[in-house]
Amino acid sequence: MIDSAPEKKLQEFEERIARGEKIEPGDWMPDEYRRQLIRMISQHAHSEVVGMLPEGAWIPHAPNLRRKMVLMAKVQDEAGHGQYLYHAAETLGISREEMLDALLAGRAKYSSIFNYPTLAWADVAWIGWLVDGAAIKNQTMLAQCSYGPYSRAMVRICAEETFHYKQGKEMIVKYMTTGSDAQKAMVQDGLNRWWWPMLMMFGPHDSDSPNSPVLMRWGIKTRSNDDLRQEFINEEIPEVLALGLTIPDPDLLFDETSKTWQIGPINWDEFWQVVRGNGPMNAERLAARQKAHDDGRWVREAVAAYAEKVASSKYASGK
Ligand code: FAQ
Repeated sequence: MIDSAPEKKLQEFEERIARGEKIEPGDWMPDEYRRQLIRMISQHAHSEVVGMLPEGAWIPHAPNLRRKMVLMAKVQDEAGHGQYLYHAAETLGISREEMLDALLAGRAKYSSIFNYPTLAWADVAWIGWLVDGAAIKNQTMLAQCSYGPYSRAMVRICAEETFHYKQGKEMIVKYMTTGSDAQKAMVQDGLNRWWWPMLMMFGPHDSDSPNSPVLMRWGIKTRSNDDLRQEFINEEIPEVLALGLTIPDPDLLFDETSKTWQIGPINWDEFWQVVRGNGPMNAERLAARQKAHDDGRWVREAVAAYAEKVASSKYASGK
């Protein structure tokens, strides 16, 4: 629903977007533009932070020192992405506390993909290749979005995600070209479990995506969920098949006329179950975030007390 902003301001706002100008925090914007951005950026920030958990669980079990260092760097990057994104959302007038309260109370969403378990080491590699790959596809679009702070955060995040994608793909290629039969089987098993949830990351079909029309009208999204999913499928399927892997989709076919890969139906019942909090790992993920929040309380209190002390001593000395 578009708010009742004065027509002239709305017209100027839309003209700025049409000219490709960025909207900045102090600028006039419709309430609905602000609300949509807070919704999307905060969900995105939560996804980065919750997204540390599935891979973070494997840091103590990495097969060698190099893999451990790479994985630690990747997981730390995701924490950094969460920081950029929480900051970007704060420029719209919501506080970090409000966003975290919404996450911990189960009111805020985060990406469905992080509610699936990482059962084997190869899952870490698939997250790098396919999950980061899907995230990059979506975020490259968001780097063009009309809101300046979000768009700029995306530029930096995409550069880091590209490294994540490459390290995941490098692992899969290595296991499939020089690995043992057991390693190849581990990789195929991971693909079987991550393929469909990864395709769900792009969101519901365009016909079932209530937010898309207004997001596209105001240049927050510039491409649709299905459009991005299809481009991703077309790019990645040949690479996966070239390694001798099987995509777990009996209906998969290459359409010679459109030169695109056609997939079978996505299980949207499963998607909505996960989004509503009933996925395999939803409860565990939120419990882990709650514990981290509780364990970090003393740090937040210490920082607040120090800031107060500095402010009062400046006041006392008249500086
Ligand atoms: N999971 O109307 P639409 C990453 C919800 S970052 C959960 O189509 P929209 C990095 C949606 O919120 C991954 N919920 O929604 C990493 C809406 O509900 P609401 C996260 C979903 O916003 C890698 C309802 O369904 N990326 O992976 C999902 O137009 C590795 C209707 O849907 C972002 O957040 C879903 N998959 O399009 C980290 C990017 N899909 O809010 C660690 C920014 C939809 O009205 C390791 N977000 N829903 O109650 C976006 O681009 C969009 O929000 C979409 C959804 C494309 C996700």
